[in-house]
Amino acid sequence: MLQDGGVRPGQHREEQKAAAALYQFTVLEDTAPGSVIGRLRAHDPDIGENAVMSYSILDGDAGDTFSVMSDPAGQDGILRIEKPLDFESRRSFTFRVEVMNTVIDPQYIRRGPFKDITTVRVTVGDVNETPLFSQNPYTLSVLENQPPGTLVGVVQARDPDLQSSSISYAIETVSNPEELFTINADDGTLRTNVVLDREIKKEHGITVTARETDSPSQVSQVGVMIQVLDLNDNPPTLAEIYKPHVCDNAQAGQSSLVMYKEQKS
Ligand SMILES: [Ca+2]
Ligand SMILES: [Ca+2]
Ligand SMILES: [Ca+2]
Ligand SMILES: [Ca+2]
Repeated sequence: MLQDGGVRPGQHREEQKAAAALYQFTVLEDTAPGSVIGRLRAHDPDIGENAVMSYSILDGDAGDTFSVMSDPAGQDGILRIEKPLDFESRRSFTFRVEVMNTVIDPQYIRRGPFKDITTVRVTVGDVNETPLFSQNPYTLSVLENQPPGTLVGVVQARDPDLQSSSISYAIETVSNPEELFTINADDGTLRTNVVLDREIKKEHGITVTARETDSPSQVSQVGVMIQVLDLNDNPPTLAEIYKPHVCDNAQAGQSSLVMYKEQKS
């Protein structure tokens, strides 16, 4: 049966169950999936396969978010997070966990049920999270040959916390050394700062930061790829056909171009 660590052997079954009626854990919302958040202590006085336990979460929605596996080194159930948590969308989970013996001897079936159920409550703790961009990365485009100040696009980030801070945007200077682009710090609007020529460079990668104005240490970055779209601004020219000037006295293995230059000098 499930019991907590403080229950002494020999205590009455009902007391043991009551002692284990509720397990409570608190875990921060940014805890990585796969992390162990606690243990459920089961006790079975039998040994070997007669004491082997299997745990299952009985409530489906929590069953997606958490898992309980029996500890191969003992009888405990190890409670893990399986999916990211989010304090802003759900602050606690309450679910039932069933533990049962995997091997049941039909001779003793009337002593059962060979299982027990406890309730687990997981409280999700808040973390101050960095801004979240609406896309990551962004791909934007702008026509070549447009005057400085032409709109390229808008990036947007929000503080996912309840006490949501406003955001200030900037372009990382190292990613924009020639200051080809500007950003509006308040609304994330990107504009050109020069006339772009697709035939010189057809793609520009810059890094934009979003900073919480209430707590400036909360910063996120995003990559923005800006494609320069083509205009037909170059007339066609036929490739010139190269006619080698061959000298009468050219020797085998000598370049005719070299010979031509030598004759001119
Ligand atoms: Ca969150
Ligand atoms: Ca938060
Ligand atoms: Ca925040
Ligand atoms: Ca062009």
